[in-house]
Amino acid sequence: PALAGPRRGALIVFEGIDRCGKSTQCSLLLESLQKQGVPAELWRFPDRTTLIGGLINEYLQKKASLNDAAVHMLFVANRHEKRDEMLRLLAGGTTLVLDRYSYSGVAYTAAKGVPHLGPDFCRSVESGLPAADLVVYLDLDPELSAARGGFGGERYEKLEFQKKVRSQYGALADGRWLRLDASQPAELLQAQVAAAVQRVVEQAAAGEQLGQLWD
Ligand code: FDM
Ligand code: MG
Repeated sequence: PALAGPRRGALIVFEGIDRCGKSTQCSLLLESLQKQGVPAELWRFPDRTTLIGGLINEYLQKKASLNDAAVHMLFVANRHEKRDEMLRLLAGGTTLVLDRYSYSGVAYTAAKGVPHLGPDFCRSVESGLPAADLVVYLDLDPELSAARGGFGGERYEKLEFQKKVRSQYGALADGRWLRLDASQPAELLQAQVAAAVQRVVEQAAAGEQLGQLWD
């Protein structure tokens, strides 16, 4: 048990294919944490506001082309550049809600099927980053997500690719992930998320150590 210092915050990560409802659930969760007086911030990855994030944004909007390894490293660097701030906030008692994180890094790149960019390689370059206390995986059939107002024009927003991403998430998920059927109404999902989050916020505050990727 920690002897001194503030109770640490929890690291909560939302994952899933495009248009599965992550952003909605992230905002609902943030609002409910803040209502309960839990210090919390909502971040998203990629963080498109940094220099590296700007390059990623150009790539995603198809204004720039980069090879698969190069853009993968940019996504990874975009997390590493935020590492110290994440650790500082968590140690100071702020709970962080992340809309995508390293798990997206592995699932999306591995879905490309490039032999030297497989899941093991992808995991290896995440090391040193904090592991999520809870991964909320919003699982949705890509046929349904595509029907939700359609995809935007960003790279990766293609039905066939989304199917591959979903299967990579399936391989990555372990028993600790909270896998939710994302075809449910938002309010039902929200209640299930809130219950799981409350537990991990309490555990973190009680001194449970922050894990490290990849473990
Ligand atoms: N994405 C996101 C990746 O390919 N690798 C990563 O490491 C991360 C964090 O970027 F298609 C992909 C997933 C998605 C795109 O994400 C932008 P948003 O959440 O749709 O903005
Ligand atoms: Mg998107």
